[in-house]
Amino acid sequence: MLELYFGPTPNARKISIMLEELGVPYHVNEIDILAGDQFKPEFLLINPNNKMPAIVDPVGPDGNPIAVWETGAILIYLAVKHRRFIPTDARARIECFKWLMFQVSAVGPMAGQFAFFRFYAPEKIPLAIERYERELNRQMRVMDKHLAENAYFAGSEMSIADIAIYPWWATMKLVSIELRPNLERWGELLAVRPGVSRGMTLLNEKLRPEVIEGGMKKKFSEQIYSTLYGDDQRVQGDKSPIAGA
Ligand SMILES: N[C@@H](CCC(=O)N[C@@H](CS)C(=O)NCC(=O)O)C(=O)O
Repeated sequence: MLELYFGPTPNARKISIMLEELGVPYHVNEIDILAGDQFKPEFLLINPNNKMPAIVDPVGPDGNPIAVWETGAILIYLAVKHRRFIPTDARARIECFKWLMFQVSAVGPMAGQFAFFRFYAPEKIPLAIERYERELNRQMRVMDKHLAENAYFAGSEMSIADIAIYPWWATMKLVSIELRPNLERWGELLAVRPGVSRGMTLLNEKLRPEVIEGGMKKKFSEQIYSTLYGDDQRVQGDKSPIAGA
């Protein structure tokens, strides 16, 4: 069975949604990044970049097991393998890749920096918070304009681009980034899908009050901060097979 390495965060939910939408059976291995599970040697063998989500598919392209990490790569891998959520029309396929790359290279990283400076940083730096908030709002405007003329990001059908963007958009709504009407309409199309709903709630019971999705009801302890952003990130990360490479 396909192994999913997962914790309840927007990045990981891209993959739980994809697997649920595909109807592929999978086994969940919880990676609690606040507890440092991403640094366990057995996980670093799967993803030397100490980040989840990751998958191990027992039947890779050559019939042998394959580990895949980076959500963009996982989504493309699964879409190609199952021939779903990736347009067959050449133009629509490029459109799908454009928005998928936009998500993984811009929306995710900028939202991550925004969350860091707004919620987790011990020192509040207004300029940094404003910088990332503005950038996220700019990205929202770009997406909203595109959706004024397209039902989904790659055109008339849902694709891995939508699956990548949805969990981030859903999270951003919680932290009162400007809402946009076309994004709202698109979000509703996805929200009613049972696969999306199951993917968005996987391991919800494990959500910690310290993370945005849970409402940031608790501040990070020094240990958690060190694990995610501080000394532990470097010291533990140095044990990774590719550290210093
Ligand atoms: N670019 C990566 C981002 C993955 C990512 O940032 N994962 C976070 C959780 S959302 C993580 O595992 N962080 C643990 C760490 O950095 O130690 C992807 O798209 O897969």
